[in-house]
Parts: sequence; C-alpha cells; structure tokens
Amino acid sequence: MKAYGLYINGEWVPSESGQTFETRSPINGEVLATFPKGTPGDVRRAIDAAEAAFPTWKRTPPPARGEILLRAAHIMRERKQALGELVTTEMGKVIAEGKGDVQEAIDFLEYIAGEGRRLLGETTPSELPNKFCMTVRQPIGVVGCITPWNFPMAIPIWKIGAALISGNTIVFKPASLTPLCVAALVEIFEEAGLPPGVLNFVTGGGGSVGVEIVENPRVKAISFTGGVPAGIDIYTRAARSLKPVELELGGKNPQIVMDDANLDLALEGILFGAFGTAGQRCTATSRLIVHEAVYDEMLSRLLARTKALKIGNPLDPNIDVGPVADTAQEQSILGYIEIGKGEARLVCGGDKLTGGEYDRGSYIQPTIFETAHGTRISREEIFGPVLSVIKVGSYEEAVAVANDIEYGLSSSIYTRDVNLAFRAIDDLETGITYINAPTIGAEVHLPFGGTKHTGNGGREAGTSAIDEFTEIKTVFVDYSNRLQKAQIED
Ligand code: UN1
Repeated sequence: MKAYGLYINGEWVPSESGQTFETRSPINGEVLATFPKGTPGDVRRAIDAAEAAFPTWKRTPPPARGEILLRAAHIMRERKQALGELVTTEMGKVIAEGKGDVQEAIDFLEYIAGEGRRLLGETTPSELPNKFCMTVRQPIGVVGCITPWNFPMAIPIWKIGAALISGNTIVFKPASLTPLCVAALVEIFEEAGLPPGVLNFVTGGGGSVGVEIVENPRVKAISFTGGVPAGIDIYTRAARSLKPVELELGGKNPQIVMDDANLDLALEGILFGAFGTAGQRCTATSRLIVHEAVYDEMLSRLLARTKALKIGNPLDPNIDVGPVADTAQEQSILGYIEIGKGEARLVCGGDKLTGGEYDRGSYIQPTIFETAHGTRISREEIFGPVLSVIKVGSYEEAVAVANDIEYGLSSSIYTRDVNLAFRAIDDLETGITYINAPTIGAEVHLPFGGTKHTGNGGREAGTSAIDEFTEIKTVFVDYSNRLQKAQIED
C-alpha cells in the first residue's frame, strides 16, 4: 500500500497537516492507499506553483500543449486494462464500465488535443475603413477543478484537458473517495512531459481544501461537478469575488416509453440506464414514464430482467451491478428506499445484500417502485440503483411529468413515431435528449450539461469545453493612420 503526497510544482510532498486519510475499495473495504489531509496552506502553496508556471504555459503554443495531452492519451490507451481495474477497484463500477470511464478520458484528451489547432475566434468587418476586427481566446490563469467520485477518470479529464489546452494552470481537488484514480492521471501527465506547476493536486476535505480553492482570489475560475448543495455553496462563495463558476450537478432523468415503442429496445435501455454504475451517474435513468397501453407488459418484463441481474464483485466480467461507493452512500440510498416504502409500491429489490462477500461492501439490490408522480423518491436524486416507474395516459402527460422536476440533465423517449420524437426534442426541458437510447452514454465531442438545478447554464465537453476556461478578447486593429471614431458622426 502506497502513501501518496500532494503533487505541487512537479513533486510529491507531504501536507503541512501531517495527517492522512485512507482510500478503500468499496468491493471489500481493502485499504488501497493513503493521501494527505490537505490544508488551506497547502492549497496556497499549490496556487504559488500554478501562478509561477502560468506565464510559460500560456506562451506555449496550443498545438504543443496538445502534444502533451496526446502523449497522456497514448499512455492511457496502453494501460487501459490496468486503469480500468483501478477505477473498478477504487469506485466499484463493473469492469466494462471502469474501462469505459478510462476510454471516455482517452476520447476527450484526443478530441481536445486537436482543439490546440483551433481555439477559434471570430473575424468580422469593421464599420470603418482600414480597420480590422477579431476575437481571440486567452487563458484565464490559475483555475480550480473539483471533481466527484462516480467518474473518477473521465470527469477529471474533461476539466484538466480543457483547462490545459486553453493555457491555464490548475489546482485540482479530487473526491476523497477516489484520489488514487486521479493520482494515476497526475503521474501520467508527468510522464507525458507536463511541466512542473501546471497541474497541482491537493487532496483533503471540501471544507478546508475546497473552500480555499473557491475563495482564494488568486484562483480565477472554478469548475465543479458534484451535488446541488455543494454547488450552491461554491457558487455563493465565488460570487463574492465575481469569480466565474461552472457547475455540473444532479439529475432525475426520465425515460419515456410510448405505446408504439420497441419494448425490447426500451427494456435494454432501462436496465443499462437505471442500474449501470449502480445508478450512481448524474445521467442515470431514475424515472421510467410508461404509456398505460404498454405499462403492464413493460413492467413485468422489467421485473423479470431486474431480478436476474447479478450483483457482486465488479471485477468479475459476469457481474451486472457492483457495490455502491461507501457506507454513507449506502445509508442515503437505503434511507430513500424506506421513504419509498411509505409513499409508493415496492415491486423489486429494496434490500442490502448480506452474507459472504456482500458483508465486506455495500451491495444494494436493484430496486423498483411503482409510484405516482410527485413522491419524494420520484423527485429527489437518489444516486443509487433505485428506479421510480410512473404510468401516464398520453404523450402530453409523459412530457408534463418528465418536466415537472427541479433537474434538467438528460431525458429519453422510446417511440417509433418520428413526429413524436422531434416534438420531444422540442418539449423535454433537459440539456441532453436521447431518442430510442438510454439517458446515459453521452459522447465527449458534444456539449454535456443541463438546465434548471443541474447547473448554472454552462456546458462541458464538445465544442463548448473551452468556453469555461478561456476569456474572449475583442481586438480592433486600425490601420488607417488617423483617428477614426466609431458611432460618431463627422
Ligand atoms: C456523470 O454521470 O456524472 O453520459 C457523467 C454519461 C457519461 C458521463 C456521465 N458519459 O453517462
């Protein structure tokens, strides 16, 4: 078992606190490594390093920055199996998804490396003769990135990749449940030739490390993915210094199944969307909204398939659902299941599994409730393998139920009616809509994010990835050799 340090200015160093915490596998509780409990002082040292590295990194041509990202992607590709096993061991998602997490990181690095040859601005004519107008993108400076545990490689890489190609330097705080995955990424960037100080890594609590990153005026922008309460706290603290913040928060994502849907396809979609990653995705399908004409058939087929899902060690490729992240997550999910029992009809699962290997982790049965719209389990984000099934009588009712929610990340509709599919694209109030596909599985070269309380309006990944990490500068070049006055009549 390795004792890691903080990574500041290209070196692994201890925290000034002298204290550490353990990262454990949710599979069996095994301690995987220790990391320092960082302090605000540690964060300030990381900011010193990031500030010192910024001028040179800013002047490094973006295609050269991209080459380092490509080298990192290449190393990840070579080690994909081992990195996937690390994701699965530290976070608990099944191995196919652990490797998927790594692949999503590789995909994004390869995509965003090419952005080094774009970072496009605009050119446009001037209203005056002999004058040139354009915009250019500039890095913001030292940026703070704070990430969750559910995609312990993909989400850090969305932020790191976009911040680096844009020319920023980074102070990074990983979720305390999955620091080892991010430490592996830090080592890969070092190996790929990233200069010291460009990426700094400080582990520790949100209340100490996180707050200092958010409030320190030398950190010029924040990118956060996580829960709504933490997002609101970060946004509020950052507002006092007018610091730009990008938030990717929760979801309560609906899959609508219409009366004309291909039910085989819809069934596969629900199983993957609701119980993939044990439901611990912001994009997880947590509401199934089914037209009454196919409701009974859909539900009975869903129950049969759900009961047959294999729960266990996620490193075993035959397992469908692994453990949830930790005991706090377990308690929260079981709490919601109890709430559900009081307000809805439990039709499948509902228990924590015990005995044998199950006693060493938090294994919760895939759980299904039939419920009316508006119950707590059908409104609140559970972040676990718990699905609410809601019966509706029409497309209009399905959309009304889908939209009557505080979140707006992902949505899906299964129908063979092309007109209805296009109406749904217009009608569903989410940042991402799938037609005949589950609510999970976004691809990295398209924008990712949501409406309402899912965020504060921004989008990560895709063509919008660099927006949060660049300032737009508008440039006017007057080559007339005389004073020309815009807007002023002669
Ligand atoms: C998340 O759940 O936090 O679309 C991110 C998906 C993944 C990303 C999910 N590509 O499910």
